[in-house]
Amino acid sequence: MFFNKLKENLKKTKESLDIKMSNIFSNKKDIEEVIDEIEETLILSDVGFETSTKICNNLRKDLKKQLEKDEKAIKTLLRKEMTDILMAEEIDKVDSIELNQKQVILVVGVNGVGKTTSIGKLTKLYTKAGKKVLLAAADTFRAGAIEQLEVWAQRNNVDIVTGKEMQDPASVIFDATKKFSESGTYDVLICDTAGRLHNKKNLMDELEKMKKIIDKNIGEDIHKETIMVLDATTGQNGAIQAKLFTEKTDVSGIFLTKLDSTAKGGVVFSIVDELKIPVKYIGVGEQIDDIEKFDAKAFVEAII
Ligand SMILES: Nc1nc2c(ncn2[C@@H]2O[C@H](COP(=O)(O)OP(=O)(O)O)[C@@H](O)[C@H]2O)c(=O)[nH]1
Ligand SMILES: [Mg+2]
Repeated sequence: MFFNKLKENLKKTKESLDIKMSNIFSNKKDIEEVIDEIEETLILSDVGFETSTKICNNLRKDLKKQLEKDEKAIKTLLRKEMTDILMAEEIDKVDSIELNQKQVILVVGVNGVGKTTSIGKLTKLYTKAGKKVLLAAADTFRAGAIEQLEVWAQRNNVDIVTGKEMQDPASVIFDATKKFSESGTYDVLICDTAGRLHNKKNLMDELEKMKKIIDKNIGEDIHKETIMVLDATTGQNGAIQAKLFTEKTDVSGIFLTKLDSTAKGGVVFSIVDELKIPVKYIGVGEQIDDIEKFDAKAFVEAII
């Protein structure tokens, strides 16, 4: 059931990858040629050059040790190598949502990637797990951004700290962290942020300031995370954008959005392989329940 839903959501990526793969196998060629074509297919499906090469080099090694070299055997090994890439960056042993500890989550990423929507979805997951969530609307730069988060707060029936439009976003984080620690009744604080990319330096400085305030106002006993939201439809460009954030901020996990509307889902592999950050969640639609905890094995099996 869950698995079929994931397959359906990743249909575009599956079509792009799986059909091309089937074509490779349908024209009988020698094994080297097959692997070369697999490599090419992976690159064309946004897996990225380096990561595709790595997967195929490993595949060659695997095949040397193995007698059967038919389509089924090759595909099984390919799936294993692709899963290994995704599992190389281990997600915390205990899922954040199940974590029996208070936590503060800073959500970062450029404009339009889906930060606010993803916060709405995460709030539902945490609420469903019995946690009391507080939201902070620290994207004060974009008209309507505060109201947008307010709508998600209402949908989830949770409290929210807001400021005025154009107010210093760090002051919203200040108020929210104060409320979180003074009230003592909240389990999770999720902070929305602005993502203006036309001014990289300012954006990074702002994020740094927010992190400092969180560290100052929130005790060490509280679990802290920075989730970077990336838009899968931007493929390799998004992966490059992401580097910018990881250079300056300590990103603990990735929320990859819009996998329902792209054939570029292959980008997951290069993101994990090159950024060395685990993907924690994926977004598969615009609605509140269109979220999945990332499962490397299920993901690979849904696309190939
Ligand atoms: N198809 C699809 N659309 C999404 C997903 N996540 C967000 N969106 C849409 O992307 C657009 C930008 O989202 P928003 O949350 O405002 O992005 P933000 O600027 O980063 O806060 C909105 O139209 C969302 O509905 C997703 O997983 N799938
Ligand atoms: Mg937003």
